[in-house]
Amino acid sequence: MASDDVNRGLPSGIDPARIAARARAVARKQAEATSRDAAGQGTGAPSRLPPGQKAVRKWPRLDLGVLPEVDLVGHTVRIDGLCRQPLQLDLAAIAALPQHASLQDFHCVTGWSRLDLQFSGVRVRDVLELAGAADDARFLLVRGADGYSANLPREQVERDDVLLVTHWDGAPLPIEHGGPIRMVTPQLWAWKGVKWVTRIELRRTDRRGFWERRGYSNTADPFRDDRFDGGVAPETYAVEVPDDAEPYQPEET
Ligand SMILES: Nc1nc2c(c(=O)[nH]1)N[C@H]1C(S)=C(S)[C@@H](COP(=O)(O)O)O[C@H]1N2
Ligand SMILES: [Mo]
Repeated sequence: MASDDVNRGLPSGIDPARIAARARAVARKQAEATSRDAAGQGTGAPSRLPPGQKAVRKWPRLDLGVLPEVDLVGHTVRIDGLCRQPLQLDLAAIAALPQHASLQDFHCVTGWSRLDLQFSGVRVRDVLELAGAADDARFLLVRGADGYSANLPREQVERDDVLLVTHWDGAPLPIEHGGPIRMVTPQLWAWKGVKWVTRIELRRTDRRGFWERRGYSNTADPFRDDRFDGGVAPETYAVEVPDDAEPYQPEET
C-alpha cells in the first residue's frame, strides 16, 4: 500500500511517517473534543485556554521536521499577487516599518498551548497596505522556506495582533521558531502562522495550504474545537501511515 501517489505533494525531505503521526494525534484530540461535547462539558466561563488544550511552560518546536536553509541576513519576503506594488522586503526594510509589540497566546492543534509569548515585529496589515493590496484580494496564501504553506482570509490578518515577527522576548526570533521572520495568528490555530516566511500571495480566490489540503479546517478557530473540515478527521490522509509509526510527541514541553 506504500505507493508514491499517496505521498505526492509532500515537500522534499519531509518524512511521511511524521506527517501521519501528527495527523493521528490531531484526530485523537478531535475525538476527545467530541466526547467532551457529548458530555456537556466545556461550556463554562470563557477561558484563555481553548477546550481540550494543555498549557506548556516551554515553547515547543513543531514543523515538518526539516530546518530549511535560511539566510539570516539576506532573507526576503515577497508580497505579490493582487496588489498595485509588489514588494520584496529584506530585513532592513521590515525593520524600517512601524514596529509593534504584542503579548499573545499560541495554540497548537495537537493539544498544547503556550501562553504569554512576547513578540514584536510588523503588522501584516501594514505590509499589505504598503503593497497596495487590491480590494478584491480577499485571501492570502503564505509560503515558508521549507515548502510549507497556509491560507488565510484577508480579514483574519488585518487585526492588530497578526504580525510578521522578528523578535521574541526582545531577542531575534530563533531559527527553530521560524526566524528571521514568521507570521503569528493568535486568534487561530498556530498552523496558520508560517515560519520562515518567503512569500505572501494576495488572491481573489482561496487556495488551501499544506494542512488545509490534508483535511484541516479552513477556519481554524481554537475556541470552537475547529480542527477538521466538518468536525471529523478525514478517513485517509494524503500520507502513508506506517504500522510502526510512533505516536506524535511534541518536543521539549
Ligand atoms: N514553515 C512552516 N511553518 C509552520 C509549520 C511548518 O511545518 N512549517 N508548522 C505550523 C504548526 S502546525 C505550528 S503548531 C507552528 C509551530 O511553531 P513553533 O515551532 O515555533 O512552535 O508553526 C506553524 N508554522
Ligand atoms: Mo500545530
